[in-house]
Amino acid sequence: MEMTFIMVKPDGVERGLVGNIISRFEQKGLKLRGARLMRIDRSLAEQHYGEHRDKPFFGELVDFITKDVVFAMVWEGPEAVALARSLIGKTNPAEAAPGTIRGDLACDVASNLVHGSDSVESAVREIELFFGKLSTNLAS
Ligand code: DAT
Ligand code: MG
Repeated sequence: MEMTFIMVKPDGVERGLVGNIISRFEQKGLKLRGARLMRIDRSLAEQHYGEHRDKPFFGELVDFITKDVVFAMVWEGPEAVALARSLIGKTNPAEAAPGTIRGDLACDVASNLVHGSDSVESAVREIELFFGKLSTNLAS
């Protein structure tokens, strides 16, 4: 079994799409293992998005993700990382297929509603960043 880190970004919480997004993961058959409504500070945002530090949109990305609360989750299932990425859709909502979260519900790359880990290694890192040690903070 694999776990992945999923986060509804401030635009998704603000638009009241948390339930819609959770439903899609539940309907797919993934299992919810942890969830937190939280405000991200700049330090956590910069660590989470560290791979993008040198990109021109980095400042805007950190401003965006810290502007209001997010809903952070851990989902589990066989190939959970890849399954979740396929449910989320491509980064740019203009390229995301209809039927995906971004394809159905978003229209701007900066406010694309949801984050999903891009590899098993990223998932382990991100889950620890947001939930601490797996064994003590997640449902088994
Ligand atoms: P993803 O969220 O699909 O893993 P990513 O890791 O490449 O995409 O980028 C992280 C986030 O940064 C993305 O969800 C939205 C923002 N972003 C990416 N490319 C951007 C761009 N060209 N302009 C503005 N924001 C961008
Ligand atoms: Mg990414």
